[in-house]
Amino acid sequence: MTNNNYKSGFATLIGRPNVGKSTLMNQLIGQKIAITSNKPQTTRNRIQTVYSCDAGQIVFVDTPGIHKAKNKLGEYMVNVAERTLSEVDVILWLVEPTTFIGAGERHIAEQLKKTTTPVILVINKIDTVKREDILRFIDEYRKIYDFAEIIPVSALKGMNTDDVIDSIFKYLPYGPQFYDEDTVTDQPQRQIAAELIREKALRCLDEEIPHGIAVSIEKMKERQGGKIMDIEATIICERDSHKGIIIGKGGAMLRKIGSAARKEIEDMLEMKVYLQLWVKVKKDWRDSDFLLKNFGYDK
Ligand code: GDP
Ligand code: K
Ligand code: MG
Repeated sequence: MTNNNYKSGFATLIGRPNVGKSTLMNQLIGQKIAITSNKPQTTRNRIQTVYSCDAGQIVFVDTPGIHKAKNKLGEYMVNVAERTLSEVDVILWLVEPTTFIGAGERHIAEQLKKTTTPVILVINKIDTVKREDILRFIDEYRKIYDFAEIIPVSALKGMNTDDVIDSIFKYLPYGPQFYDEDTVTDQPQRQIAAELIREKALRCLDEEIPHGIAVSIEKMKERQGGKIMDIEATIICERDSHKGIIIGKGGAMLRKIGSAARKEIEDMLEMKVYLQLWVKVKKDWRDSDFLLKNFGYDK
């Protein structure tokens, strides 16, 4: 049901890697859609999620971080992020709770000056700082940009996150309902499953490998009338030495990744999951247009 005051529009989350964009989105939506980890560049695609309430509907677009590109995958991620800024109704810029504003933040502020889209500054992770310091962070950030709003939150603990929703609505136009109320994401289950496997691999593996991995789902099929899901997936890496590490001693690492991923996919699908994982080497996939397309990183 919509009313005359119903608002709808698009919001995007930007900010440096690891600042908590995916955590905030999951918190706002109340469901795990975007994967999170303590490694940068965890998020590669635009992930659309939908927040619905009586007041209206917010469609969130989760962007990869804005940073300098090092290869074709990097270029793709920067393009997606920058194009999004002018297309949305509101920009949420997440930052760390600090008075130190680095080159990365200044770069983002410069990018934002090219658009007229209102920007809400979200100072995240306030659970990690002293309350009385927060005003100082606000003052520092005010110096680099003319923000529409500034909201301190903890995405992880869900502190002040309702204020984020209220503030977004202020800047949305009156409009129609885009999706039905039950929709939380336009991501196919297959893709979320692949992302969950990639998340577990990122969390289990050491520094160098993660940027060079992708996950492809070869098979995802229900049986016994939707009681069981059989999934076959491949972790693609760039080097033979990486393959060895991902598999681990006697297959231990791969089993660890698989069992962690299986549990979360079971939560998502609400059914039993049999997950078979393989590891394959595809050299330089991040620099190949063909392989990028193949993994769904489409321009
Ligand atoms: P993204 O790269 O910006 O999407 O960041 P993620 O959402 O993946 O989060 C990066 C890391 O920061 C994860 O380990 C999160 O658990 C952590 N994190 C996110 N939000 C908060 C917060 O409000 N407080 C604390 N203490 N940690 C957070
Ligand atoms: K991250
Ligand atoms: Mg993310």
